[in-house]
Amino acid sequence: PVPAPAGATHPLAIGPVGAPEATVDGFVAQYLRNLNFDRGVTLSASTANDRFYALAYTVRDYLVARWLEGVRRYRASDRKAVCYLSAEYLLGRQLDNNLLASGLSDIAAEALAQCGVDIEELRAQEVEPGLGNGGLGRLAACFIDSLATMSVPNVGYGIRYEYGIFRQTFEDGRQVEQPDSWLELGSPWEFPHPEAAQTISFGGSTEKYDDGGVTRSRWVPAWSVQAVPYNYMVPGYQNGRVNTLRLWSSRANHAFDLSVFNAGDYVEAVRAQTFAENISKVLYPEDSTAQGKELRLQQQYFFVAASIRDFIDVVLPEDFDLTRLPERAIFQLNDTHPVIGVPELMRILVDEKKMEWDAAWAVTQQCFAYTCHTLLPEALEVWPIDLLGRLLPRHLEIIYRINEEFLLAVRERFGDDEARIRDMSIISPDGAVRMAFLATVAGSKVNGVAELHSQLLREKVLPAFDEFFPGKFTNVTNGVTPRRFVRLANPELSALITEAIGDGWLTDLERLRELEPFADDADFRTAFGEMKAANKRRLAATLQARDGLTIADDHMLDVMVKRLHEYKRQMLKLLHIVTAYDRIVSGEVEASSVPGRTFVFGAKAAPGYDMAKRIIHLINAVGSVVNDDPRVEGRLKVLFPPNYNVTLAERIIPAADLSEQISLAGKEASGTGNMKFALNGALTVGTDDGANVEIRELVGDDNFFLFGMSEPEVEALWARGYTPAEFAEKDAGLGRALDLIGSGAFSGGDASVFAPIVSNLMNDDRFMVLADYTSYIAAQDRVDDAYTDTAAWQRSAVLNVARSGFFSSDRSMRDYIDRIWHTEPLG
Ligand code: GPU
Repeated sequence: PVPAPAGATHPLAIGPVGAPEATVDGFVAQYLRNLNFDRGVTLSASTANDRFYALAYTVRDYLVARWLEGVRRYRASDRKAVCYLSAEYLLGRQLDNNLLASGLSDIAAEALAQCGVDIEELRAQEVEPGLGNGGLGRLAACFIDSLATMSVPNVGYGIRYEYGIFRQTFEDGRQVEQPDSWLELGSPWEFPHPEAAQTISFGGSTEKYDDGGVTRSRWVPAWSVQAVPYNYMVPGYQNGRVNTLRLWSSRANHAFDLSVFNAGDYVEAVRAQTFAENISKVLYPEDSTAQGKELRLQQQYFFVAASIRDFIDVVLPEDFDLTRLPERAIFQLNDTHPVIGVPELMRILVDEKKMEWDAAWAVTQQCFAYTCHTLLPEALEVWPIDLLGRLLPRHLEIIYRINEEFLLAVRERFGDDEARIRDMSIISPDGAVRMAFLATVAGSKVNGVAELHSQLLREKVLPAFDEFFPGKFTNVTNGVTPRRFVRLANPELSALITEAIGDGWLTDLERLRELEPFADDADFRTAFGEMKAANKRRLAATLQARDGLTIADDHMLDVMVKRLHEYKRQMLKLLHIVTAYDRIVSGEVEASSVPGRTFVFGAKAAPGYDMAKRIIHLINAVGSVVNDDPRVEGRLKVLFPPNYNVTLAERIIPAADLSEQISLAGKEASGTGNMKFALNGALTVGTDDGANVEIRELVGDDNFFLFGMSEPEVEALWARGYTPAEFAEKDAGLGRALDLIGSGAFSGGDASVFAPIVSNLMNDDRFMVLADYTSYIAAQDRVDDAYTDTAAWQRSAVLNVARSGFFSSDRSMRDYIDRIWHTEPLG
């Protein structure tokens, strides 16, 4: 037990007071208490928001005691913690996740029923925190779920954006962005701690000073803001463990305010406050492209500096010997966004703690590890030295010194090979800091996110570093949490699995293998088919209520949901749809000879990405024409519900028959949607890219529709010289599809609207859409054939589930632990 404060005599004052009783009566009592005492309303006078809040608070109440106890036990131990540094966490709704984790789902349902409260209505009240763009942010959310479930000490550190990823609407088929004010009604899951705010400084200059005969450098910053921590509970799955997600919110520095107030300039003081609060105001909506804006660098430094200081000053014991920091912390860099933490830790150790440079560097190198999530050159962050030097002058000096010593070591190994030096310098020839290089030099390990990606990272992006640092590069293939993406999203499938093999799969997903024999069991397959049909009806109801869309329940559901990006090739999907449409209306194909298909898209485009927005417009335009044409009625349908997010993903993925993973080989680092679909029994049509490679190897060629060039074939075609127009000439179907789009068939005869898309494909086509078209259409023809044999399709679908257990984020976490972190669970 923790020591009681001096003077405490009451037994309850000694530790956490403990959770309410886990019974229906206990739940009801706590629920009504929360409604009355926290919301200040009676049940009969409550709003849906009050009732949702009281429910969330009640679930929270059960988790808090375990959380506090876990924090206490961790601090009493000397365990190493994983400090996951991520600019994004795409959490999704929390209510059902926390009910499931705490084992309270049934009790809560019964308790609310006894209160006459509709739990479905309350679920719908929750606004998901969209604090991420896509895969990278969702991956972070899966990882912290797995770490809690595996009892591994972890703090997730990030930014509490006031506005998350924008809310997407369509006007005349064009994307319009609305602010996502997810905090409008408050969030019941957060614990703000304004009293624990940290001061984070910026700007100014550096100076040398005499420290008892030693010349030292220090930073004299010009301005600062406050970083206020907001804690969120991250409960493990029914294991009594609750980890912490700590997100920082910026606030004006009072000292700063006050001086201006005293000068009598009230308006200026308030402006300063706005300026400070800007830092955590909004998530940058760019995905897989670097932004290069000063505010973005402010955000990065803001959260990383607050997080490192938090761990050292608050989490570790006072007077901890920082030469031993690597025994207690590993800072995992989720892509390059937190890499400014490297010079920040060096600054703390050298300038503040007065450690020798070499000793500090040794500590720093052991404390960081770096995950790279891309191969696209435009996604690799660089910061111009003038910008970085203006905002963080001392950090720039430190980066220069790191680079100097690193390049000296390179010279020692390879001689004065100036070309090599230029290629490996952390400072690029045009005067920018290459953050991926800094992360690679500083990190104890560098990992890619799927086998192919890690291989290409080593061989093509950072080969000189691989040569210089043998053993530094490794792979950890991504994973997804089976709790959210199978158990919660697909309760019907979960029940089927548990009935067949027991419930051990939820924390040991490889056990899905035990389902393999059921692929040949006709009754199981029938039940599986009923599960898919039920999920389609559930999706239909959601889309009807949400967007007024209708789906035919006898259709194959063919789904492409992911950020809109040219490399992901939504255009290739569109060319297939236009071809399928054209084949029927031209009479080439009898409508009744192919299975009915509903194509579902979900995709947000970065607001400044013109081509992506034009493609969104085209998807909607093709959808209008196809959906209104009586010649394909009942055969083809295109649905594009706006504002794809985690909540919608949880409805769409379990209903899908076909998963579209069609990026140009060598461009998608991993993909994680691909894993979610396979685990929910969709078959994949995909290229040999990212984790598709591993999915195909595991589920088997017979249960996967492979098409397109392999990465070496892509390289070879570039080397030969790629002329996209030649492909349009060779394939008549492709020529016709492009003509239809380019001639205004989907834009009321106005050819100019989509001509830029067609001309880009014909003349440039960076992502080789035209080169893969013929192979893609052939694969889709195979899909049509396969779908007509229901038993065989369902067999493949069951095998996809049974063989995808590898893609649990629990396994990813085990790999990080074994290969990178070397941490242990807190028993
Ligand atoms: N990814 Br870089 C993002 O979602 N955002 C980014 O800024 C960068 C990468 C994705 C990759 O595109 C995807 O292939 C991968 O599965 C995911 O990160 C998680 O690793």
